[in-house]
Amino acid sequence: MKHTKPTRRSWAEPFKIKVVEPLRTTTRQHRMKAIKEAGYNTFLLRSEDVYIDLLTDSGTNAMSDYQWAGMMLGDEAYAGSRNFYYLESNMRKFYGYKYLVPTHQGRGAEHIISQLLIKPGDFIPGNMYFTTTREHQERAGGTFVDIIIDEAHDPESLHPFKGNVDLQKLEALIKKVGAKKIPYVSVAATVNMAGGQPISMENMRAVRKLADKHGIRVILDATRAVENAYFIKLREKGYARKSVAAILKELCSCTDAATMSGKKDLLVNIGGFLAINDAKLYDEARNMVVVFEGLHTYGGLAGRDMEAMARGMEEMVKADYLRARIGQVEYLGEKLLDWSIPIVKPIGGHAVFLDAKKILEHIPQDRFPAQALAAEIYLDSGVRTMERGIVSAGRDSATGAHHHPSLELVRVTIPRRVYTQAHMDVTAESILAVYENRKKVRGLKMVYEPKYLRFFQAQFEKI
Ligand code: P61
Repeated sequence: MKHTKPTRRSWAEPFKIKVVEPLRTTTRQHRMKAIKEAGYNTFLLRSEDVYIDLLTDSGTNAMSDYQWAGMMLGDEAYAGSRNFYYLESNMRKFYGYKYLVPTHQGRGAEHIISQLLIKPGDFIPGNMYFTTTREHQERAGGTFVDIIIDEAHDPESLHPFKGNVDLQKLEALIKKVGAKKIPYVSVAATVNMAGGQPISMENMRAVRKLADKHGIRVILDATRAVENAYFIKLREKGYARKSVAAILKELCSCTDAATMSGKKDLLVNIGGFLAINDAKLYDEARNMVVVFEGLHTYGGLAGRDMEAMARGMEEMVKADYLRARIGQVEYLGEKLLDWSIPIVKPIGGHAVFLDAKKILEHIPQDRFPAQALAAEIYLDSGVRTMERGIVSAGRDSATGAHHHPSLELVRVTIPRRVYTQAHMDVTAESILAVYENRKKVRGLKMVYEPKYLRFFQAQFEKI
């Protein structure tokens, strides 16, 4: 092997490993049976049949010893748990909103805000759809309208802030339907379905200004806002010297409320919240949470879960953690780019997204190329990834026709603080092996389609 001198200094994980969970390897024959039984849907595999699990970064994080120690301090009172007040004060400190309503996870918060603010016939503009977010908006009678910049739909575009809102698209919608029919602008940071792409502070401020002009609220999906803040520090003029914590707070200050899945940035396995500035809206949310989640001081969570989230907030903004976190995703992405494997560029915050449309160009979108590619990677190595294309996009709620998203992707998602660089090497080599045999991969037909969020439970057969 030739050893070349490094061109830059490397990062290393800012932690050492104290507890390990053994991984299980399987034979190809075993995996063939498992994926067939799972209807070629990686969501339906048993975790014990998976080797390296890159399905999601949601709830799959490794907690620190500081967080585990906090779990022992869970105050499991039905009402007024000490851990709630600590979470509330850390939410105020790191996100800056006035009021906190805990929920069992992100979609619990999405449910409450959608039910409170959306009336049948309303329109909700957003920087690309997210599955659960749009589902709740539609259930409340609203119609989601995509107002992200065109570059976000192009895997090759190198725009540094592909999560940006296209202000002209937003203005055109306001003109067309009127501000009264737009309860809020739904802004995600970073944008999951676009490939983990950030929104810039400049764009966020401009959205705020335009929304203010028309008296429209701005609601943030803060699920991966810390990772967004890190990209702003790296890429946006004037932010290199600011701390990620300060950038995060500035980002949130441009919005009126936030929904949050704690299972990502907050380095925990379960939890979420709704954060609100408006006292009247908070009052309504606090009342509604008792119907669907639990009392307003636990929202479906144990006291210990709230403690772990509160402590996660203190760890998520640390510079060495974020450098290693984003650095690991970049490491995997760059390996694939070196081998000329088509991925979404620039490399995102939480995952590398394979361009299945390009990799399997012989399979038409109606034959589910990304679904087939994810199944093929599992078959090759036991690495589990996720479809993010036509299956995830679902059907138009009005016409019933498939949505045909321009992005047909496989998400190779990196849990936080869980896997090592060697796991990334093994993953990259498996993707390369599948890539080299891509011509042999066949498409799929859907044989079972659930009504809601079909990608979770749909089943397929090989054509
Ligand atoms: C994920 F395949 N994300 O990325 P909850 N907003 C955003 C999310 O990423 C998110 C939620 C709200 C998941 C889990 C998941 O189509 C899927 O805590 C930007 O999961 O309820 C969740 O937060 C919802 C996977 C969700 C999916 C929906 O893996």
